[in-house]
Amino acid sequence: EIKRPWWKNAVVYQIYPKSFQDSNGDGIGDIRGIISRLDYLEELGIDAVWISPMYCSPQDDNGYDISDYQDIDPMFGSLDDMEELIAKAKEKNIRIIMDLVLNHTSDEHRWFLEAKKGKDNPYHDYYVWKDGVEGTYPNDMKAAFGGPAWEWVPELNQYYFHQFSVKQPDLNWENPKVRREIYDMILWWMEKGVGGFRLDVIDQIAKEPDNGITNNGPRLHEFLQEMSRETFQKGDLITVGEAWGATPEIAKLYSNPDGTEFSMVFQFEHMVMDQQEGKEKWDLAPLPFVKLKKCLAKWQEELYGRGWNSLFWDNHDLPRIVSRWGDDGKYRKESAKMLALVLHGMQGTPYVYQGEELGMTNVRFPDISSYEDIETLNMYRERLDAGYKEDEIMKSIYAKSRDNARTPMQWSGEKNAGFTTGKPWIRVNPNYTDINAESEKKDPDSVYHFYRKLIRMRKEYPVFVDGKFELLLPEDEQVFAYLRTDSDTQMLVCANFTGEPAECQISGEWKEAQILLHNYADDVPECGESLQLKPYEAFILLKQ
Ligand code: TEU
Ligand code: CA
Repeated sequence: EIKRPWWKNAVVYQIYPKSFQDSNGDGIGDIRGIISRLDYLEELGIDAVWISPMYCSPQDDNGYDISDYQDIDPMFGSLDDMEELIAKAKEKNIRIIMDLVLNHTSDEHRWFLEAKKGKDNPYHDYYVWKDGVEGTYPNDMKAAFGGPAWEWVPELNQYYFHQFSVKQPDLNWENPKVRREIYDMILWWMEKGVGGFRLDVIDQIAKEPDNGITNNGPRLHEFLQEMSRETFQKGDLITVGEAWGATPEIAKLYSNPDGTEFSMVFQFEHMVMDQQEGKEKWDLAPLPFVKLKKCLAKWQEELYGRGWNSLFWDNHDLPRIVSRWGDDGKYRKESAKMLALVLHGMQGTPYVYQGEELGMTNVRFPDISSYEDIETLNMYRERLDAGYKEDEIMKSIYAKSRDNARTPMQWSGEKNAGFTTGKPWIRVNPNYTDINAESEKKDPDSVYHFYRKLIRMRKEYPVFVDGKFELLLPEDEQVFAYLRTDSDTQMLVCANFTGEPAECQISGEWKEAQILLHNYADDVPECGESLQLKPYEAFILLKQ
């Protein structure tokens, strides 16, 4: 028996708390709402829940701007609620993963309020400052949510550095006092019994604005190893580092099997392909399917035995996968299942983003006034000023806005999808009457039950966790097929990624294999001759 860390065959569920379940009718999801849905999560079969930030926050970026790391925002509940959630989840063997935002705080954090008081204030060096002349930025670095990365503070005659919004000043990791404060805060949460941490934009903490460096700064892995030694290694945690700038080489450091940094990396190389080369995500381009397969295969091969990856199509920053690369109309169910099957068949720890297991789709609000996301709103204004046409901008928003993932969880066909009895903070996707948890649970053939099966299988067949990956038919423009092989089992995953019938060649050796999972009700086509796949048809075969 191979001894492996528990998180290697775990499945993680991500909750965006503002949109998951409201318990008190104020239109905002909260901790008591999550507690009330623990049975649902248990039935789905997941092992851990990553919850986006619920700390005190002015909510400029929905909680990714933290003003107190050691308290819960009243909007979400209290510390007592949080402790109850941790305890009740534990009874169901579900671990709670907190979202740590360590690159920046809110400008309303006590440290920043002090830091602004004077250059000799003990907290001044907690942030990144640069002397300057108003209007003449220290350099031309830009913030992720638009505008310059520098903000002028007249009282100090200085700029502070912010990689995200003006209300998210960057912390200065060069300062050992900052690092110590952070480690103590992490240890405090560990004592409360949290099961792990997701580390927001962790590749950006070791920035060097003087040298134009944002991610992968020279001291990054030194800081991470120190943090891991001082905190994570003192517990049995799952830790996952969000790293947009990771290559497989860098990912091997983050997820080094020696455990000196994190359990795994959460990287996006496969999620940024449907945009124009060298431009922004808003500049839409069709998905280069062959390139996608090769990218996923590269990560599978390079990390095999040397690191550990997260498997995901969705999160709170990404559009809904069934709308993005599947078909959210005629083949919604088939394509949602196909995408799940392709993803969960690979090596790594799968993440299911709330509503993905229902096949929830993107949303199209009539105009910009219904959108809430700071990134979307800033882009809209910038592009209007730059002369883009309104309908062109809305087209990008419909395809890529983060609000696609942030509409309320669709629990039932009742008013507001059963999310709240009040007025939801963001509009509900009108398709909740068709797509909701209640009806999905009743239908044995639903997307929801397909996810349940996939999650169960990972626990039953070790080949999902340990098997070596081999991409088949790499140049095929429609079919995604691969093998997973360990000492006594072989698994074949085969999927038509398109809405057209597809033909492919799979060897006759698979004729007698067991069908583990199939997204159409009828038999799997015969292997050994040329195989005819229906639109979005996908299956897993097993030989033992
Ligand atoms: O996201 C990091 C990040 O780089 C995103 O801002 C990304 O550029 C954008 O979402 C693409 O559309 C993390 C969090 O996941 C995100 O929600 C936060 O807004 C961001 O960090 C700042 O904390
Ligand atoms: Ca509430």
